[in-house]
This record gives sequence, structure tokens and C-alpha cells, in this order.
Amino acid sequence: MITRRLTNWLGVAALAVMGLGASVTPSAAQEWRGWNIHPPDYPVSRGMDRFTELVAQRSNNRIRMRTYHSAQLGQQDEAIQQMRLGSIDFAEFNMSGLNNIVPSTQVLTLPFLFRSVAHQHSVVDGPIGDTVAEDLANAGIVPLAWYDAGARSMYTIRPVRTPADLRGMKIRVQTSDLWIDIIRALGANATPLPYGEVYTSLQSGVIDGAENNWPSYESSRHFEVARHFITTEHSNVPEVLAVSATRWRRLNQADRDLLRAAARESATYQRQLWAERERVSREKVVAAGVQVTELTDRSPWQQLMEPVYAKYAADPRMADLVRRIRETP
Ligand code: GTR
Repeated sequence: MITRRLTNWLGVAALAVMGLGASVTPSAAQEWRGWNIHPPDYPVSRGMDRFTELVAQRSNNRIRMRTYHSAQLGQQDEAIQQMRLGSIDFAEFNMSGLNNIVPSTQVLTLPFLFRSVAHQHSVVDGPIGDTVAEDLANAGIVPLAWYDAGARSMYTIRPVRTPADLRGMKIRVQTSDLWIDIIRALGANATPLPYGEVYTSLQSGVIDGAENNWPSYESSRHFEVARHFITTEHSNVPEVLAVSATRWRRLNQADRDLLRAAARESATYQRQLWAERERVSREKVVAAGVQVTELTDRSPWQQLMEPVYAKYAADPRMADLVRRIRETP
């Protein structure tokens, strides 16, 4: 990589010396590198592709971006660090991986908080979303638009019908203290692991289950190894399409507006794709023989979350955000 970059630079320098540089200089050296954890056909990936196409078109190819799908640039924790350092230029992140770095993201992760997709959209697209976005920007990650990630549910290698069935099970979580506490409050043991290690960890018995939305459960093929899914829908944690503060600082206002508008349009598209993909993924895994337990009464699960709220929504700023979310129509 370094060698190739050096060659590009040397090539550009040589052409410039020869007086031919003007038309070639900006391109290769300025391609933005984007991180994405999902495979190319996933709604997030297609949303990101739409974003980069719109930016290329509207900037007449002045801003050229390339998204590396399928975690080609590493797992989430590394990508977050690289974004903050400016070695990744843009990315799409779930809030969970940011919980330990930017506390206000915890509010959007809290269990059983959003009443519906529409409620979540009013929260993230409004002043509360802007507050969290500002905190993220101060941490080096500048959000441009909120993407959907649906409701997360539990899936396990043995059937689970009540929280008591989870007792003693090892459940994978993302790197987030809040997630560790959620799983503990349910009586299970939380095991933080990168997404890319969940499949083999289920297979080898390192963990007994994990939790995610239908599209991730299906596209990661976790359903092949954890055959029991219960619709706990315990968290509707959203995701953001963001650029690194390093890049953002160098943009003028017109380019910032261009990027924001393209990101918002891509989010509208991603949200449409999301709703459809949730249905299709569910159908696919059911057809593949997954046992689905449809949970109608979530109150026993919800009651167990009291200590989580006591810990994470105690701070006055957090308590205020939670109150405002509840009051958002
Ligand atoms: C997915 C989400 C990813 C990542 C993953 C995980 O649903 O889109 O960003 O958070 O879950 O569980 O690691």
C-alpha cells in the first residue's frame, strides 16, 4: 500500500515536472477511503454507494470516494480509531461501538426506549440527534445522516423463551459497557467480540448466542449456527454515516452542504431498503429452518432493565435526554 502510494506520488511529481500534472494531480491522491462492515448488497452498503455516487456527480468528480465494504479495512473498533486519527475518511457506524467514547450515544442505545421507527426518526432527525452528533463531531467523527438499523433481538444455540432461559448463557456483545450491563441484567454472561468473530465463536462454543437485527442475523449467516431467534426487540440503536473531522475541517461550506445533502438523500434511500430487507431476511431464515419465538409481552424483559436505566440515565444530562426522547411525539 505504502509502496503503491509512493509510486503514485512519484508519478504525479514526474508529470508535474514535465508540465503535464494539472489534469492528474488531484485524483488518485485524494480518493476518500470509506469503511463499512456489511457486504455490498446490504442496505447500509447500498446507501453508502448512493452517497458516494451523488457526491462524485455533484462535485464533477472533484470529491472521489471509495467504500471498502465487508470490513476490508478492519473490524469496527479499529475503524473508529482510524476515523478519529483521520486515516479512514468516512464510515457508517452503529452507536453501540461508540458508547464508551461518546456517552450521549448511550442514550440512543438504551433498551426499550423508542416506541416505533417513526418515533426514532423524529428523535434522531431532530434536536436530540443534533446534540449527539455534536458530541461525536467533538470526538473526531462528524455525522452527516442517520441510517436505520431496526430492532435487535436475541438468538441462541438453545431455545430461549423467558429471561430465565438465558441464565448462564454466554452472549456476544459489541465493545460497550452499556451492552455488558444490559446482558448482565438479563442474567446472562456478556462476551465482547468483534462482529467478524461471532460466527466461529458460536460454532466453537465460545458463545451461546448473540443479538442483532434480522438483516445482520441473515447476512452474517449466524442463523446457520444459532438456530433459535426470539423477538425481544430490546434495542433500536441507530447508525450514522459520518466523515472524519480531519477531512471535514478542510472542506469549505459549499462542499460541506453538498456532502450533507447527499448523505441525507442516501439515508432516505437506505431507510426504504431497510424496511424491505428486514422482511426478506426474516423470510429467508425462517425458510432455512430457524425457530422463531414471537414475543408478545415484553414487560418481563423490560422490567429487568431498571438497573441499566438507574446507572446510565442517572446523570442529569442523560436523564434530560431520556425525558426529551420520551416526550418526542
Ligand atoms: C449490525 C450493525 C453493525 C454492527 C453489528 C454488530 O447490525 O449494522 O454496525 O454494529 O451489528 O453487532 O457488531
